[in-house]
Amino acid sequence: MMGARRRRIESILLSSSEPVVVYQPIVSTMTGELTGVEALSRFSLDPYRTPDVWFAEAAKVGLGSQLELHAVRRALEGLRDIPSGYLSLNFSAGTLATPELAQLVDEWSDVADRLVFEITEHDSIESYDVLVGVVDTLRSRGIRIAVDDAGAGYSSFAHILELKPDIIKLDRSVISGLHLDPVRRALVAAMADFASDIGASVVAEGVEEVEELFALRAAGVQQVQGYLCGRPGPLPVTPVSGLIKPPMRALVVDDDPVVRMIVSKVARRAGLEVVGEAHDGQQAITIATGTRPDVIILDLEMPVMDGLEALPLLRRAHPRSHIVVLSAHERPESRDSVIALGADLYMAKDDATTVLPQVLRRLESGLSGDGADGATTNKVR
Ligand code: G
Ligand code: MN
Repeated sequence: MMGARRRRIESILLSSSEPVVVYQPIVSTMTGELTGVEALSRFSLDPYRTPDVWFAEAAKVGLGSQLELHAVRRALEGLRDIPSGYLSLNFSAGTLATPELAQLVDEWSDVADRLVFEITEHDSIESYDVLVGVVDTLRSRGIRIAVDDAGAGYSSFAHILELKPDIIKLDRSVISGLHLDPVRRALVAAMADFASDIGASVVAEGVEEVEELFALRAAGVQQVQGYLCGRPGPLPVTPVSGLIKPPMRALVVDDDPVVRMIVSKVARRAGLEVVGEAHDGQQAITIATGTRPDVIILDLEMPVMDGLEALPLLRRAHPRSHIVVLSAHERPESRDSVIALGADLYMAKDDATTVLPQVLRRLESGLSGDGADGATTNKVR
C-alpha cells in the first residue's frame, strides 16, 4: 500500500510535465499594476486531487521536500516569461532547511532579488532556531520572505514574530467579506499598520469582490491577489485592467504632530494616499511643489508661515487641488477670509473625525456637490 503511494510520487518526481504550474497575478491596490505573481501547482493525474492532498501524501511517504523542490524548479522555468515583478514560491519550513534548497538558491542567485519564498506551514514549529538561521541566510542573498496564510493557522502569529517577514499574506478567511464586517476590517487595518511598522507589506489573498478591494485599500493594504484580479493560469500573466484608479493624493499640514497623525489616518481610511505631512506653510509649499497633491488639508495657526499666508500661494501654484482648511478656533470672519483666499472648504478641527471623513470619501469617490453638513464650501471642483 505504502509502496504504491510512494511509487506514484516518485513517478511525478521523474516527470517533465507534472505538476503543471499556473501563475496568479498580485497587484498594487494603488495603481492596479502587477507587483508579482505566485506560482501554484496543479496535478492532472487520476484520480483528481487538490494540490495540498498531493503534497500531504508526498510528506507521508517521506518525499514532501522532494516534491516541493520539483514543483519549484518547474515554476522557476517560467521566470523568464515574467517581464517584471517578483515570483512567489511556496515552501514548507522543513524544505527551506534542506541542502537541495541551498543548491537551488546558488543556481538562481543572479535573480534572487526577484524571488519571494512563501513559508506555508500549518503545523506549529517547536524550535525556530534553525528556521530563523535559514531565513536570515536567504534574506542576505536578496530573497524576500513571506508568511503565507496568515490568520488561518493557529501558529501564524508565532511565525510572524519569529521570522520577521518582508511580506505577510493574509488568508482568504480574514479577507472575505471585510467590507461588510467592521471586526474583520479592524483586524486587517491593524495588520497593515503592524506590517508598515516592521517594514513589511501585506498581500490580501482571495479577493473576489471589488468592494473588498476598496476596503483593503482604505485599510492600508498595498497588494491584493484573488479571482477579482486574475485566476491562476498559464504565462503570460495579465491582471484584469481598469479595476483600480489611483487614489487621490493628500498633503496634511499642521504644526501639531498628533493632529497630523489623526488627520492622515482619517485620509487613508477614506481611501486617499497621504503623500506628505508638513508642520508649517513654508514646508507645505515645498512638499506640494514636489508632490502635486489633489487635496491639501491645511491648519491656520502655525509658526514660521501660518495657513492664511500659505493659502493664496498654494492656491495659485495648485489651481486644481482641493484645499480644506481645518481651524482650531472656528470664527465667522476667518471663515469668510479663508474662502476668499481660495480654500474650498472650512471646518472646525473638532469635526476632523466626523465631517472630514465624509468630505474626503465624497471627493475620493468622484462625487461633487456640497460639502458635508457642518462644513462651509466655496466650490468643489
Ligand atoms: O495556500 P495558498 O494561499 O498558497 O493557496 C492559494 C490557493 O488559493 C490556490 O489554490 C488558488 O487557486 C486559490 N485561490 C486564489 N485566489 C482565490 C480566490 O479569489 N478565491 C478562492 N476561493 N480561491 C483562490
Ligand atoms: Mn501561497
